[in-house]
Amino acid sequence: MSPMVLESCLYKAESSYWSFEFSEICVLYRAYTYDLNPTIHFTGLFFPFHRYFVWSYPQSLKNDCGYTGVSPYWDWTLDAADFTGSDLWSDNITSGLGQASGVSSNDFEVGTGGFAPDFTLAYPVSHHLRRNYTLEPWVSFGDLSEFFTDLTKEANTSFTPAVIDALVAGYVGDFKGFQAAMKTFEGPHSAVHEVMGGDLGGYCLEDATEACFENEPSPTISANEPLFWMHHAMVDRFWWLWQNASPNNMNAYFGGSVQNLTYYSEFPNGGPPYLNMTFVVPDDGILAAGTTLGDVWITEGGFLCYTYKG
Ligand SMILES: [Cu+2]
Repeated sequence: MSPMVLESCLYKAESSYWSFEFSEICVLYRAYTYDLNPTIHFTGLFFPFHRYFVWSYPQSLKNDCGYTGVSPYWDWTLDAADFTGSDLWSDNITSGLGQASGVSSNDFEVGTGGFAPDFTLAYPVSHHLRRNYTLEPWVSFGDLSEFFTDLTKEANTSFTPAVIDALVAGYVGDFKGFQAAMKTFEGPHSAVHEVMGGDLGGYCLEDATEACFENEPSPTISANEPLFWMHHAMVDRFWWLWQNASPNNMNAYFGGSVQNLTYYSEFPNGGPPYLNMTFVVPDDGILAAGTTLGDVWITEGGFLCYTYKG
C-alpha cells in the first residue's frame, strides 16, 4: 500500500475546447491505494466512491493551491469519431495537453504540450507522463476473454454519443443494469482508460518490478494522468445525467460490497453483503472519514453542492 501522493499546484493552462469555460487547470497528484482497487471496481462502490474521489480533487486544489475555478470534465463523446485528431492533443505548451501517444523509444513519454518536458508524476516512482494510444487495447486481454464480446473491438466505438445517449435513456430504475453497462470491461469507462494506454491505462513503467507487470493494467497507476480527473468527472456526469433522466433513477441503487468476477454475470456490481445509503465510503487515508453513500448521492445536496453544465 502506498500513501496518498500529493503535491502542490504546478500547472496552468487555458483552453476553449472544454465543455464549459474555465480559465485554468491546476494539477496535483493522487493515487488511490492498492488495497482499494478490488473494493471500488466491479462493486456497488464504483460510482459513489469515484464521485467522492473526483469531488475531493477540486477541494484540494482550492485548499492547497488557491484554485478558484471550476472543475472540468472531458466529454470524450466529442472525440470518439476522430480520437487522435482532437484538439485536446495540441502540442501547444500553454494550451495543449500533448500527444495522445508518446514516444515509443522512450517508454511512451509524452514529449509535447503542457505536460512536457519537465512535468513529473510521482506514483509509484517519479516519471514523465506516458500515453500509448491503442485503438484495439483489448487484444492483449486474452486471459479475460470471457468478459468480452470481441477482443478486437475498437475502443472508441464504446464511447460514442449514441452509446452514451442510449445508456442514459435506458435502465430506468435499474442501477445495477446501468452500472454493468457502464463499467463492463469493454464499456465506456474502461475504453477511455485503455485507448489511452500509458499512465491512464494503468501500465507499468518500462523498468518496473515483475510484481507490477503481474498486476497490469493497474488502476493505481491511472490517477497519475491529469486526464484521470476529467475522465472520471465525465463518468460522474454520466451517472448524474442518468440520475436526472427519470424520477425512478435518482435514488435507484443496488450494489454489493464484494467484487465477484467468478460469477460476474450475476454480480457485475458486487456480491453480498449488499450496500445501502448508511454504508461509509472507504477513505483509506485519502478522503475524509465517515462519509456515507447517502452523503454523496445527490450532487446538488448540501455536502457535495455541485452540478454539471452542458
Ligand atoms: Cu477509472
